[in-house]
Amino acid sequence: MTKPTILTFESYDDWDVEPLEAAYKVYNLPYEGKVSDLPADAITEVEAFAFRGHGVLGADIINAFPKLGMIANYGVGYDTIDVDHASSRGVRVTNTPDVLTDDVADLVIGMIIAQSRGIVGASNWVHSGNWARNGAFPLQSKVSGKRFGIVGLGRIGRAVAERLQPFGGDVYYYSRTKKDAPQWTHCTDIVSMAEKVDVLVITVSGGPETAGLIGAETLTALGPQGLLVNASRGTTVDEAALLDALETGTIRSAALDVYDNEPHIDPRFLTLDNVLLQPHQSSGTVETRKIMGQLQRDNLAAYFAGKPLLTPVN
Ligand code: 8YV
Repeated sequence: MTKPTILTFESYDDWDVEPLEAAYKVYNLPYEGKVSDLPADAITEVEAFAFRGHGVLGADIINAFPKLGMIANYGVGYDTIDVDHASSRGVRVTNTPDVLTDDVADLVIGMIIAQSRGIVGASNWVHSGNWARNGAFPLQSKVSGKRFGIVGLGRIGRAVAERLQPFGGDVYYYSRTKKDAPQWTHCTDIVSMAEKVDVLVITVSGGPETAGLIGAETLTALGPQGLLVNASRGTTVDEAALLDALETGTIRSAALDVYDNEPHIDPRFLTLDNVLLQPHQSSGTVETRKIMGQLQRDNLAAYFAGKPLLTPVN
């Protein structure tokens, strides 16, 4: 039996490449590669995308492949995929929810502690000989007992809130509708929530609805002792306002895993010592990435077998 043809985007680990190549004829579009550079056969044969990364997957790419029927995304967020256009062409879209929730929430907690306690700077203090030369590291900010605000109480926001509970502080959350979460305080206004909290964590999905959700007013409300943590998408924060706030001390610090222009982030970030910078790695553990790859393949297999998709988006 001839294998169906798929197009993979960017690069996959060997543990993904081998099973993909065993089941499919695979073409690859490398990072920042162009569809026009693919062989003509790829254009006519490809029936599904194994999409990966954060590049824009718009109508032009979807339309370029006449047999395309399925986009299996390697990731929970699909803000760069034009799902409406895919739907209009009858192209199914899947993602990888749930399997990465723990990792993202774990990294958020790590970033909160790291940034509040200055762990990276403290390590550098020892490495550089400053401890022996200049004495004790400057005092930092306590985590336990703090007030935490979470923007978006979806799967990841909830997992973050659960992990914060043992710290003994108050947990507030912002979402359009009140969730079944009586242990945490629901807020309908981000600015007034930011006024109440010490740490503001963004976990809301990306896309046009949440673009620029956190702007200058919210950062001013968070205040000069405040910490902003972003593990959602760069688009959810007005990045120019955030840079200004970090440079002028409007907020104390930030911890970021996501940015507007990844991986070519605004160079202003690189000179600031009050921001912890992570390379969009919140789901980046061997264990989780293997499960994400498996779920992506399970969705592809279900599509080609004509069975219900496991984690459909549309
Ligand atoms: C990426 C993510 O998928 O799941 C998401 O939405 O942002 C990440 O897990 C991962 O970086 C692979 O591109």
